[in-house]
Amino acid sequence: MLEAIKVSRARFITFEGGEGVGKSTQVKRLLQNLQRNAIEAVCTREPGGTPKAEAVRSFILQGRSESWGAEAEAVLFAAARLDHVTQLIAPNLRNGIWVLSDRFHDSTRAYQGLAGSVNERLIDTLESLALDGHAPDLTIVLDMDPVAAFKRVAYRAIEDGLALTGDRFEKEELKWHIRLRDGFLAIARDNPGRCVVISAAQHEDALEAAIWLVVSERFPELLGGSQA
Ligand code: T5A
Repeated sequence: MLEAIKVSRARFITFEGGEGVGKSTQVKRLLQNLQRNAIEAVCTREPGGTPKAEAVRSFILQGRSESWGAEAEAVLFAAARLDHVTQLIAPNLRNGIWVLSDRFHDSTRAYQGLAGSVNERLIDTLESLALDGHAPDLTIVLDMDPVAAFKRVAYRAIEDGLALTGDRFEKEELKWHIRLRDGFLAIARDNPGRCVVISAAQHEDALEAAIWLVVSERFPELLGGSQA
């Protein structure tokens, strides 16, 4: 078996998109593909990834911050992100370890900004504060019809024997989720050098292969090519 190696410049890859499009599934599959190619990598998620950020995650997703208003929620997401960046993302990248994150800053822009009511100036300010210069090298935006994605979430709940109660954001109405999808597509259009949109309405294996193609073309050092 190949031993994990550290390439000189570790990459930061984020996965974005609406509810249930398959981000968590594909983050894990990309991790395995990187490890098969002897790349040392870690998976993380937002909100969360560190003990403090996970505490913020529980607080928000249980709906306890809803009455605080959209601006305060955006600040909470940014506070969690700052801890995540300084305690987990930056140290791993410095040590040559690739970082894959299930959601990152684009989720705040899409959920709280474009689908929500928080103005762009506050989103920009929070983003520059929380990122601390650590923008992703690549963002995979998984795109699909929100109704079809919700069927996946419902099916998962049935399989797990859970009631389909939904967290803080899953409870929003359909037109909000359509706005959210448009928001992610707008972010991708505005950041063509960083974002790649891939249809999530395909079998998990086909989606995994499509993502691997994008990642290996973007970072040829993975397959022994020269680094950008
Ligand atoms: N949020 C987050 C904000 O509002 N602002 C922010 O700044 C941030 C960071 C996080 C919530 O917080 C919000 C966004 C969210 O509402 P979460 O639980 O992490 O909450 O929510 P999601 O990220 O949406 O997680 P989900 O687990 O619901 O969706 P995933 O990760 O996209 O989907 P996944 O991989 O878990 O798959 C869902 C189901 O579909 C199946 C899986 O087996 C699973 O059962 N599946 C497929 N089925 C068919 N074909 C495929 N290709 C499939 N891929 C997966």
